[in-house]
Amino acid sequence: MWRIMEVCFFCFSFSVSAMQMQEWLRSLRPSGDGVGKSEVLDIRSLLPSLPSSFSFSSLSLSSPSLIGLGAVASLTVYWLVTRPRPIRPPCDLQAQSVPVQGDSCCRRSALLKDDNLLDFYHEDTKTVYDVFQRGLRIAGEGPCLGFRKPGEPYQWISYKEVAERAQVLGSGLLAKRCLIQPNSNQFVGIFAQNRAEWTIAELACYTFSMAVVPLYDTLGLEAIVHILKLAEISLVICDQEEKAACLMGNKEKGLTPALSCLVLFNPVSTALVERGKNCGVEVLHLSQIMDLGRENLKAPVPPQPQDLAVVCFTSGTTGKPKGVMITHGNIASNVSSVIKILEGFFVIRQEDVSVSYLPLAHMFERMIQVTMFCHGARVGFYQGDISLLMDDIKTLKPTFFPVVPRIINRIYDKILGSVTSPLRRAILHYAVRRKQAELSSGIVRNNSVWDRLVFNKIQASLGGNVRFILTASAPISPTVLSFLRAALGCLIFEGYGQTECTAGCTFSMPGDWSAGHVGAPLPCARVKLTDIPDMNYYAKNGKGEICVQGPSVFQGYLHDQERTAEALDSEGWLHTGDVGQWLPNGTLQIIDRKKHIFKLSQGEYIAPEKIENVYMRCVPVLQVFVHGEHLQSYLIGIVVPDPEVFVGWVKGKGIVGSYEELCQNPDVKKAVLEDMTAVGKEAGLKSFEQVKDLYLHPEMFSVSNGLLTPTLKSRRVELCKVFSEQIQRMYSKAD
Ligand SMILES: *[C@@H]1O[C@H](CO)[C@@H](O)[C@H](O)[C@H]1NC(C)=O
Ligand SMILES: *[C@@H]1O[C@H](CO)[C@@H](O)[C@H](O)[C@H]1NC(C)=O
Ligand SMILES: CC(=O)N[C@H]1CO[C@H](CO)[C@@H](O)[C@@H]1O
Repeated sequence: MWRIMEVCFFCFSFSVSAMQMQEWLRSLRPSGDGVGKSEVLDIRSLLPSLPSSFSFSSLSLSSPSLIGLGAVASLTVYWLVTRPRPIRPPCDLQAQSVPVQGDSCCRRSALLKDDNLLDFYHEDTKTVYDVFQRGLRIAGEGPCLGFRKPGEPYQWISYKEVAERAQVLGSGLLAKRCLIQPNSNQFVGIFAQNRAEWTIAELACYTFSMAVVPLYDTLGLEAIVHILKLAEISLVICDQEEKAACLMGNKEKGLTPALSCLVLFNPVSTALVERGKNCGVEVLHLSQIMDLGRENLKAPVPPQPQDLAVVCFTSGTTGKPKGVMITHGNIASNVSSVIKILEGFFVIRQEDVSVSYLPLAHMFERMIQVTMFCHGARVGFYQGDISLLMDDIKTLKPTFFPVVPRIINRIYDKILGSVTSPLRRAILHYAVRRKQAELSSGIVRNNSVWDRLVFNKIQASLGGNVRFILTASAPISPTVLSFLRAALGCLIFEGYGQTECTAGCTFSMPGDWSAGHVGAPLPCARVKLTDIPDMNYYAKNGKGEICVQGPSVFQGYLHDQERTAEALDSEGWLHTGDVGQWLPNGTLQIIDRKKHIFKLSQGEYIAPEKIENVYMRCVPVLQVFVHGEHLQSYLIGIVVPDPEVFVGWVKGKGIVGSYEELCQNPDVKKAVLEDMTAVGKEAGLKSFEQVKDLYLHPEMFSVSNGLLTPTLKSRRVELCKVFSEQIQRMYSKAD
């Protein structure tokens, strides 16, 4: 059936125009151009099934053989002239990393000349302040930060103006009496959503060597109090009055004695100002502090590479948040590595635009912005409402699109969900496979016939200008990644890392568009694997805990020697807790997580997160928590069905009902369990790794109900507690 449809479509496209003809010829061409070992085209298997009358009859030629030959010849010439060139990879894709000093467990980027790691790319960009100055030299009066009001076009603030405002704001902060000093022991809190003022405030701090401590809602009140106390923060810059009021509440309770000044981007009510007077907190509007800055303008006091730039608080799955200390040098080395990898094949230009919607409180988004500034490019902020993001994107037309797998999975689901008829679905899949064939010979483009016929709407929904997508922060499914590489026709890179190594430690190599690994070490990092005997991973077999060393590795956790010692060993290796494997071509694959491992009663080790990642691929599953106990012989699961597709999916099985009703229905549970087991089996889960019973829960695990960490990882201990009753019931039933 499939083959027939494929052939039909093939004939159809063949008869349409010379454009398609060109496409067809390309698919016959021996692939490669010296890149990789490609050869993926399934055309040979297709040919025998073509009808013999196929040859050009649809072009209705009078003397078929002769003119047909002429047509082929001229089309071949046309194709030879216009065919796309594959990207020349910067190194041999079969050897993307090389051993350091002959130790094959410890590897570094193949892009480096020797074992010395990359600290910076441009001699004049060793700090974030320098990076912005470089952008300023390139762009000057050119646009830097963009924002928009609902339904309006973007407005832009120029580089020059951003730099001026940052200097004025910084001078204003220094004019306050609340102990603000121009050095990197001085922490300034920023508690706001992404917006232009956020970036200006950050730059204001860097202009005077002060360090930034981002705060964000999902940390929770208790954690925010802990952070303000630990970092002895006296001044916090907020966006809304609510946030300021919440901080003031803590001060009134005597929880954060050092807090003495709040600066707001939004208008300030006199009530709040009065309330502040009673508890010793001065409340100011941004314009007031800017006025103060203009009256007391100071010359910049630029930071040094070894100075702290930001203390990024991350909350683990347990315990108080940890303040990751990141220097200007850490950031510069990360950005430089990206530039180094892309050099000679992808140049960021002044016209490039990135869309800022991932929280600036995390390093990922911050690194993207710094990379843009380094080239005098632009950053446009979303309106602050994720439901308007697509509209913002259509207006902004970004060329850079940073994503996390959550977002990219949504895009993937939307595309598949919008194609309902079997024929259109067949065409889509056929087109994807044709594009994937091109990809594996190194060609990335958005102007093939498939793009015109099939993918143009999808590309237009992202503004139509996207050149570069970077996904990071969580593992992405290889299926989704290679589908979108084909459908979006732009470069999609995957980065792996964590806040502790300034967000990055490995990165896809340009030209390697295969999925299922996280690329090779960045030029700023050495990566080695170390034994985990408990889990039967040994470095000599190319598997083990991923450890990172180099200029992007953080300086430790703020005022927390104990946990610093757990993460950073005496030689400066960061122990990530992730388990990796070296692939033969020098790329790294993440295979497991060191923590969260338990034994079932029959002695098998279980790594629940790995299993959850597999089950996440099931259509009806939005979230899943896999649980097991050492006294029990099998696993069970708590599943939150995906509200957007669940009802429809169940209807396909002949059962109807509301979302809540369906969650209660034992037949539905059985169907979901069967689906999960099938997906698990396909992904190679062993029988004891499959859940044997389920509970369908109609409410999402979220940060606000305490079941997820702010980085959206499951809080396993909490989940056990909340679902203890269901868990017990599932275990008692089977006995
Ligand atoms: C195709 O890619 C080019 C550059 O790579 C970009 O300028 C253009 O806007 C893209 N078109 C679409 C439809 O994405
Ligand atoms: C690198 O190796 C992995 C696993 O063997 C494979 O999937 C991938 O295609 C390889 N990359 C290239 C460019 O050959
Ligand atoms: C070169 C480098 O370090 N790149 C990393 C910088 O940070 C981004 C986002 O945090 C990572 O995804 C990159 O891998």
